[in-house]
Amino acid sequence: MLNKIKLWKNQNNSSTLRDKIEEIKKLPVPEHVAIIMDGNGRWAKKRALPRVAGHYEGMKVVRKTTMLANDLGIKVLTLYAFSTENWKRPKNEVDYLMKLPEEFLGSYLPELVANNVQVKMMGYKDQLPDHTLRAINNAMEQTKNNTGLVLNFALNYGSRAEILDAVKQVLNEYKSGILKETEIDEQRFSSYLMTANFPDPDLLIRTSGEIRLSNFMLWQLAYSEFWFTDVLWPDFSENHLITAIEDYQKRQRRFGGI
Ligand code: V07
Repeated sequence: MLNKIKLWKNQNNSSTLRDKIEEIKKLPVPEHVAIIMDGNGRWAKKRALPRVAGHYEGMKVVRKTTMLANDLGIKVLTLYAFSTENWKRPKNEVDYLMKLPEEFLGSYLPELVANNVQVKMMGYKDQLPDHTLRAINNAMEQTKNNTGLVLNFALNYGSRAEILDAVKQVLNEYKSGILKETEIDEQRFSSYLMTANFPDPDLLIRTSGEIRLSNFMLWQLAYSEFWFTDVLWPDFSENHLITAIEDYQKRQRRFGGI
């Protein structure tokens, strides 16, 4: 009898998630959602586990979040997986983090392919270990013709460096006469950034209670809605993403009503 009740409860809960997805899709869904996945180390510490255990748990949440984003019809999901500052962490932690793309893709690439997800990466590739880059390049190649969600990993990414690189490209093209000063507007400048082919994020989510941008997409987030939560990334669930998007839709509605 207890088992039967449990079964009923589970079925009931999962149909609630499906209902919520259908409900959300009746209103405009953000095209591009960006997430700063913070709090993995703290999650591990609370359980007296090594920090890397938190990163591993966080990786599983990436999968769940990706599948839900795809089901919701989100077009681009950008995830901050590793910043240009993260190299300062202990070597064992950096080494472990650099194995996670392979670990993730080894487990989930077939599922991403089956679900029409396109894998992309933005960041400085030259400093990544060969084994990491190989796994990512392979995933990008295998999913390049997919037309569903773009799963864009920010890896060894830093926004100020990205902006400076764009400025240098603009300068070079100006000097060589390809670009005139009057042609340098916001739209043109955006095309020199790593997000050239994506719309700006409509919604930024940051977990773990930190209320800052930490050098993430400074140009692109100029007009985005921000959603912060104290929930640590490994505890971030489908229902948290649903709530974030419902809040986003409420804000859009208020904005539209004025
Ligand atoms: C990483 C798990 C998520 C929480 C944040 C830090 C740890 C997935 C990837 C990944 C990256 C590229 C790719 C496929 C998967 C990843 C790093 C860390 C460095 F093509 N999770 N995850 N990469 N964490």
